[in-house]
Amino acid sequence: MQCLLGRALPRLLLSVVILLAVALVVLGAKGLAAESHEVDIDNYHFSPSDLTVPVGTTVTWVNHDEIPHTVTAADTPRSFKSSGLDTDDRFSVTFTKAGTYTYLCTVHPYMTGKIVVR
Ligand SMILES: [Cu+2]
Repeated sequence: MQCLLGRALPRLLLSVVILLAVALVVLGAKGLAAESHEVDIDNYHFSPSDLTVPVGTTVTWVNHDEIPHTVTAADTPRSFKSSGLDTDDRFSVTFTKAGTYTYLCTVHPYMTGKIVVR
């Protein structure tokens, strides 16, 4: 009995170690994979206007309107600020700090949106 346990235990421990190593690799790869999201600018609206993302996410705005718009953070100093985006122009921000970022289009200040970074 003692002998049987003595042989089985190292194998069991080895299996547990291998499983833990695999789990770490899988979880680690998932944690490192940065997310990306797109916000469409369409008919004078940001869509989605409210977006919650993990830290490290890159958000790209795409202007689908025939009118120029901007994507400008509402804080001071501005966390981010695009130039005037023409039709099909894109603007990206990578959010490295948690927080709530409200933004607007400076050409049409009633166009507002919010990115919550956790
Ligand atoms: Cu605008």
